[in-house]
Amino acid sequence: MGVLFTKLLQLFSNSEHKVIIVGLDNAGKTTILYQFLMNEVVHTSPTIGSNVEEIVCKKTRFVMWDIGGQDSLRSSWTTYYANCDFVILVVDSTDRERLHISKNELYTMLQNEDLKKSRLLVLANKQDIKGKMSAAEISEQLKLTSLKDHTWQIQACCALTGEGLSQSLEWMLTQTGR
Ligand code: G3D
Ligand code: MG
Repeated sequence: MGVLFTKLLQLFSNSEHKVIIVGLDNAGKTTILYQFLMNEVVHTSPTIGSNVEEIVCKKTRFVMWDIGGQDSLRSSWTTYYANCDFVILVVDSTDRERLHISKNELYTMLQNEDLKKSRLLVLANKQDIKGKMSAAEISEQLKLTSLKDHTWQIQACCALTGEGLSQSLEWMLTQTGR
């Protein structure tokens, strides 16, 4: 198919992208999902379920799955991996003690065949709290620059105010070719 034709198709189709939001418990996943929904630049569809929401932005639909971060639930993350376009890893920027756990989970995840083509967005959340790690610090700790097989981005944010989230959505849109 010609490039132009593909572009035209993209323009008219309401393309859908699957997003999974992962991270340790208390990182801010649920708050972020609902902040995305409240963001005025996006049009939102009615709630689909307790942990999945659809966000429509510039005719691009993002179906976002908020996956529980508790220990007991982490092993079930793999069931959500199929056809996933974006992985959003939410990190509590004040949680220095558990950053290595996030890192381990991240690298285990990215080895999964189903996530081979997924893009990674790391959200360095809770930037409003004094003593937090910066996005650069978290990037360094997570060794993001060593990721060669995945397109990734890190964004500092505060889920309570929504700061940093519109930039995140913009990046995702860019990645989808919009
Ligand atoms: P989870 O879904 O990843 O488990 P939640 O995390 O979204 O439930 O958030 C866990 C707690 O962190 C919540 O506090 C929430 O308000 C808080 N939180 C989330 N994002 C931020 C942030 O950017 N800044 C600050 N200061 N707090 C944040 P509670 O007290 O409701 O448990
Ligand atoms: Mg939650």
